[in-house]
Amino acid sequence: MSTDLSATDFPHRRLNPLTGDWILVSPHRTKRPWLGKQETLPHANLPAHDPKCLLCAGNKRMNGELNPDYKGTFVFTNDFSAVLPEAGQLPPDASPLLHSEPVAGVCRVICFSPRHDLSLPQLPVAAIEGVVNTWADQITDLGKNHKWVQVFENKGEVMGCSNPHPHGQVWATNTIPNEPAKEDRKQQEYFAKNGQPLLLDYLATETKLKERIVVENEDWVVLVPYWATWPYETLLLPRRHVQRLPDLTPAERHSLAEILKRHLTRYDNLFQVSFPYSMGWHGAPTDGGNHPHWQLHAHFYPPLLRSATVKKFMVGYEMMAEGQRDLTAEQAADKLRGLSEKHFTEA
Ligand code: H2U
Ligand code: ZN
Repeated sequence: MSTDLSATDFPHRRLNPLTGDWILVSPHRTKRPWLGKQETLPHANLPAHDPKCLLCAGNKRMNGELNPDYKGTFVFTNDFSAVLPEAGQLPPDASPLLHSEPVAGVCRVICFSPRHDLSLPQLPVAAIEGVVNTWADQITDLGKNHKWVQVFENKGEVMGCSNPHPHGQVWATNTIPNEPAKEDRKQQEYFAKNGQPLLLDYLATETKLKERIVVENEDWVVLVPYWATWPYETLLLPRRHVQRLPDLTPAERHSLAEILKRHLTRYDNLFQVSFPYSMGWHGAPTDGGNHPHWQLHAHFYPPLLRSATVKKFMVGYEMMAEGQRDLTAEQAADKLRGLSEKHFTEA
């Protein structure tokens, strides 16, 4: 069964089964002129090592500590952690409408490589595999005494990233945050009803239709989800039922590094710019429970819409009503699929 092509011509809403949210799709609007804000381009020609960078090897961080002369990945406790290992004592709620709860946790920064100038897709596959192993090790380590370990990367100034040195973060908490809590509920509901993980059924549908797949290999698939909200949003997921990143075999970690390189190279090639995004991993909570309804996946939320300098703003209707997009998920997937896997800086 193929999607009704006329759906790309008129406004409609699509349901995100992972969160229960709807997204308004307005494909007839893509031709509207743009007189709004233009973003500045990220700096090209960065040095391999920047003596002023807080994350480069051998340099001093803001808290006065010296970074070691690291060769692969380097993980340190965030000097400005959003959560702290000891939960404070809160006063009792003054009213049921003024409710709070304590939160304890750990925030760490992960430098992907000593190279200040190379983002993930520009690193060799072996170095990306080192990043994958670091992500998995962090989840194993922090998952021992935290319910949720959020691995993420904020890339690019437009996403509020403070430093061009390629890095990600990990925040672990003794609470399950909003987004994974929604996904947990929806996957659980689906599993109870259908006896199958939601995302595995979804993947089977997408691999049959082939309308939204961007890139795939023996273990992994990258697609633009049917319910994508950000213009070039993608979902990366393993073909096999995997609950958490540390459960991946060495071969799956290697093929993950390979698909990340291919996928992120396409992203950079789209507008010939180091492509900004927020990405993050979602897997089963590390609360000691068995969660057969969970399927590991990564979300990529890039803000760019029509060029390296025109960003999609999630404001107005999106803030007050629901997410909205002009370009359809199928158009975005077509565009990404057609791009070269040779990085534009090497061309
Ligand atoms: P971004 O990925 O949002 O740019 O964040 C980088 C993190 O690095 C940020 O959370 C931390 C900041 O607190 N950091 C340090 O811990 N020490 C430093 O010396 C620089 C930045
Ligand atoms: Zn640096």
